[in-house]
Amino acid sequence: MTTDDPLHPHSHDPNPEPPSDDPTLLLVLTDGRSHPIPFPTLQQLPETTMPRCFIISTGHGTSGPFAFTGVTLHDFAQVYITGEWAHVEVISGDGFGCRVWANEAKETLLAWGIDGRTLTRREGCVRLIVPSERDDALRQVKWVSEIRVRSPE
Ligand SMILES: Nc1nc2c(c(=O)[nH]1)N[C@H]1C(S)=C(S)[C@@H](COP(=O)(O)O)O[C@H]1N2
Ligand SMILES: [Mo]
Repeated sequence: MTTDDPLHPHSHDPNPEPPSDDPTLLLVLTDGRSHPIPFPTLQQLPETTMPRCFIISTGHGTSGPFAFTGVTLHDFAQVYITGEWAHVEVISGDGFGCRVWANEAKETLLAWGIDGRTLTRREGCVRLIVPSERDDALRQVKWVSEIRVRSPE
């Protein structure tokens, strides 16, 4: 099924083409205010490396293991989000996306590095890495462009 809702994306039809060259993230807080986060700023946040990650891609096989480096969603939230939050919507420039719940934040990475070097834009920079995902890379969102914070109902 195809819809225009990035949180219900086309299933398993991986897009190889970056939607733009710009890796800036836009953080949208629960009060509607938004903050652009330039790529160098993201790289200065507390760093975590998750070794032995695989991208199990539909159609073109499994790649990895990779060691992805970036900031965990937990550490990112410590810096940028005040107050309680329930989940974030992680949206890419090509209209893909998923939700990540607060209890997954320590195990979720906003990745800007791979195997000791910077991820290329073509490789998905900035890429969401959810190692627990088992649905053929549906949550391994490339080219994250927006993070929308949602508070508990
Ligand atoms: N932005 C974006 N991220 C995406 C996709 C996409 O189409 N757009 N496809 C997903 C799916 S279904 C797959 S299988 C993988 C493919 O990842 P790869 O290009 O690194 O192999 O990316 C995931 N992340
Ligand atoms: Mo996929």
